[in-house]
This record gives sequence, C-alpha cells and structure tokens, in this order.
Amino acid sequence: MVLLSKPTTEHYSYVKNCMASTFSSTIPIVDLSKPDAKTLIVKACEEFGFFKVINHGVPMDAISQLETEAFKFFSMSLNEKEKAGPPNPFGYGSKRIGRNGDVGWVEYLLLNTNQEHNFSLCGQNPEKFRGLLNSYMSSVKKMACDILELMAEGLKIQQKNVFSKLLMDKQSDSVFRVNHYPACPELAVKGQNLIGFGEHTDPQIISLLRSNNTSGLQIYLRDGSWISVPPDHSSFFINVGDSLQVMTNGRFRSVRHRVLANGFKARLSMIYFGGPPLSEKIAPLPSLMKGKESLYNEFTWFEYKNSTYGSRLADNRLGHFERI
Ligand code: GA4
Repeated sequence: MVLLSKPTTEHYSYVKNCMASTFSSTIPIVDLSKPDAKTLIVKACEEFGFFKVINHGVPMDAISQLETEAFKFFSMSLNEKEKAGPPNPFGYGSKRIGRNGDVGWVEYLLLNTNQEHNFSLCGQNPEKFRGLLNSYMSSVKKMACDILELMAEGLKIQQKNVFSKLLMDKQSDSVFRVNHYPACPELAVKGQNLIGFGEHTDPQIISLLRSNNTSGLQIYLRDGSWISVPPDHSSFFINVGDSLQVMTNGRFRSVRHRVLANGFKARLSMIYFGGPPLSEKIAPLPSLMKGKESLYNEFTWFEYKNSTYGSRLADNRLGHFERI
C-alpha cells in the first residue's frame, strides 16, 4: 500500500485538469444572528444549494482543539490509523471512497454520530479525541437543526420542526466525516490538479462543513461552471442534500461539489451529514406542493441509502427515483 505521507502522483488516474474559475465572491453568506437569515437561507438553497454561515455560535476554541487532535491522528503511522477499523461502515479509510472503485487523494475517518455506538480510536490520547468529537458533533447537530427550522420558517411551513425532527430523532441516520488531504508538492511543480474527493452530491438532508484555511472545495453552478470556494476556517459551509431536494419537490437543489488537493498545504475538513431515520419516507411536503405533482416516486431513506451505496460517487442518484 502506498503511504499518503510519501506522495507520488505518477500512477494516479485522478490527476485531472480541473480548471475552475478563480475564487468566487458570489457565495451567499448568512449571518445566523440577523432577522433576515431565514429569507437568505431559502434564496441560497434555491439558487445554489449552498451557503456560508457566520455567527454560528460554535466556539472557535472547541473547533481548534478538535482540529489539532485530528491532525495528530492523521500524522500517525498507517498501521496505527488502521486500528480504527475499515470504513465500512465506520472507521479509517485511505484513498478508496465507497465500495465501487472511487479513489481520491484523501484519508479519512467516517464516524457514527450516535454516541451509544462508540467508535474505537487509537493514538496517544484517544479519550480526549473522542470527547472533543462528541461535543463538536452535538454543537453542529444543534446548528443544523436551527438552520433547518429557519428554513421551514422561510418556506412558510407551519410545523417549524418538520425537517429538524428527523435529525433530532434517536434513530436519525447521521454521519460524521473527517477528511485529511495531504499537501502534494509534486502537483505544485507540475501545475496540475489532483482530485481529493470527486464530484458528487450528498444523499442526506443537510451537510455542515468546516475546514482549516486551505483551499480545495469547489461547487458546481446551474450555468455549468465550477467555482472555487474561498476557505474560511471560522465559518461553516452548508450543502443541500438529495433528500432535502426531494422534500422540497425540487425547489431546493442538492449541490454538486468536489475537493482538489492542494500543492502546498494540507487540508482538513470535518463534515456532519444530517440524515433521517432509516424507516422515514422521503417525499415532497404537502404544504410545498400547491397542486403540483410530485417529481419523485416515494421511497424510504433505507431504500435510497441502499441504492446510494451501490453507486459511483459522480452518479446522479436521484435519477432512479424521478417520475418520468
Ligand atoms: C458522499 C457523502 C458522504 O461523505 C458519504 C459518502 C459515501 C462514503 O464515503 O461511503 C459514498 C458517497 C457519500 C455517495 C456515493 C457512495 C457512498 C461513497 C460512494 C461512492 C459518507 C455518504 O453518505 O455518501
């Protein structure tokens, strides 16, 4: 197995020419402390399926401590990291993403957010890492619920917790991911791009991403262009997932995104994917239909997840469920 700490890109088919625009200043910014947040969230979800959140209330101190522990984890030997178990479904993974042949210049930890299922971590102080992860996950889950409630209000849905109750449910099938993209100096020399995490949409309801100050994240716009998201270590980036696209009958669109490895600096991102319980029916909310037909055949999250895990990263997973 090739170690990520000794990068060589020669044999990788995922070196691509991913010419994207320059950094974009068009990405919507939502200040959660302002009264217009709900209106801006709806607008951003309609236009981009993506926005940046400031004044989110997660203490920077908790974020930095977790980031430090995560970097320590990834700096260990491959042997040590693999003690966390393979990432199916939860554990440590390197380069391989999913089960169907996708690869990227990334190593990661995939974790269950349900704290009853405690994950095994190794290293010098696994208890500290676990404690920081658990408290961070609770803060981010709370922020996700606050955002989903503002969204419901913005959409003028009477039941404010119509989306957030799915994340609050004890059976909520949410996932947490820590991605480490090592710097790849070879690229900087050759002026090439290397795919860290290939383009995809997130299958869940909502995803909350926070990274260190290293660039790499790009989103796909409706006009067919890719834009680079300027990194901001003190903010969160929110993605609409496929399930929210269905629940809003296509009014919100899940955002296609990808990450390119950086030639000079390692990137570390932490993402909370808020998902519903497995038995939950995913269908457009009646109050958003206004006499329109559903664009999708009804399915449960269990069915969607099964189909997702049989797909390749870049596939259009919702395609199978669209009504013709
Ligand atoms: C993308 C969003 C989350 O990272 C994830 C990913 C999952 C995995 O890494 O195992 C998948 C991917 C994600 C969608 C298609 C399938 C499944 C890899 C893959 C090729 C944890 C998720 O829920 O779906």
